Amino acid sequence: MKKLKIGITCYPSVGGSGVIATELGKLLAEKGHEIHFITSSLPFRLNKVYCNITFHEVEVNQYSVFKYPPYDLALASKMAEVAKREELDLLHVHYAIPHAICAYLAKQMVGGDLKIVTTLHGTDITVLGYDQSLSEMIRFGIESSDKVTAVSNSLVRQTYDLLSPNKEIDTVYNFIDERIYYKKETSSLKREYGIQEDEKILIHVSNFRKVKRVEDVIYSFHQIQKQIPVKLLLVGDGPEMTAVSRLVKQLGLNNHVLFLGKQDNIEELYSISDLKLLLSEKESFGLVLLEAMACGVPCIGTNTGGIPEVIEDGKNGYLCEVGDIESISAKGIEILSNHELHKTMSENAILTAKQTFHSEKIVSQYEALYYDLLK
Ligand code: GMT
Repeated sequence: MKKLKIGITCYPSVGGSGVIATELGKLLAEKGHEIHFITSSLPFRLNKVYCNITFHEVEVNQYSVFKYPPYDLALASKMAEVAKREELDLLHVHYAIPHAICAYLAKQMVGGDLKIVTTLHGTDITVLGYDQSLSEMIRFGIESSDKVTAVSNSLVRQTYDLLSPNKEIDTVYNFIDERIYYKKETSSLKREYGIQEDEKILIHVSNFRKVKRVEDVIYSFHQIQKQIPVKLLLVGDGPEMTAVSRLVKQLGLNNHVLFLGKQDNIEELYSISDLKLLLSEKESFGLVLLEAMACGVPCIGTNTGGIPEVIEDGKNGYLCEVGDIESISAKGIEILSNHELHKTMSENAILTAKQTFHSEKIVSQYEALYYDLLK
């Protein structure tokens, strides 16, 4: 098969869609494809040199006439420039707004056969899709793409329900790099954090936005720690952090909750964790669930969006209704107090990551879709 020249655009800072886009680029490069990242800064996961990956920085003109610097136009123009010069076969853009629209503009500028693949990641539909000033634009971006994917069946359904685009949308799930996410020997880390050997560890990782309902994590933890010796690791940062730390104080949990901020090598933290909580109101997939499962951590998640496509209730964790603190804490206590159940769920979690969401399988799906488009 001919190796492809692929332009990838994403939000390069921390966030699931940027992680998936960057990891996809890296794995495609390892398979011999030529990858061109066209982004506002170097994607944060692009942490070493790859001979067939090039980064093209989008620079925005700060001319004083502009009240708002025209990033979207600068991106479209950079996409067109790179596509022409490097003779790209396709642009794969992650997150509909503004990337799908910029890719459409670039395609018009380049002419010829440049193809556009758009991957919908979640809030580009489930939040922005409700914004009257953007919804028609998102639909246009989807319909103007040559191929559209979404990260779960739930997100496909929500996109049709909300925007009714006249376009087929394929599900291509999230994946992780199995060479990074596996259970590591990091028992000294537990000691370094001052956590006793017999204490269990609960973990929550997110961007601390309202949609993640981190306060529900704290309320559930409050109930669980009444029954079981346990510590909570909070990883990440975001707008809800002040409210969350206030609640922790108010419930007298200061000595039980560790605020770790943003962390790079999260697999080490998963490797000392016993249970993960993701209690979001909306979640198109929940990449952090997959990362945890690959490290053998059973998960409790809310029965919403794409989470039920990742957590198999009673197998690799439990599903609970959004905001149902009583049930979440009861399930948490059950998993943490029953060694056999925990062991089985942990093994099943690893299998889920390896079998259903293996990177080789998912990256091959993207590759097949590219070849199909270009044939
Ligand atoms: O909310 C986040 O965690 C960030 C967000 C993003 O746009 O980067 O993540 C979205 O994309 C991830 C990768 O496809 C999904 O795993 C997350 O579930 C999704 N977030 C939401 O739907 C809220």
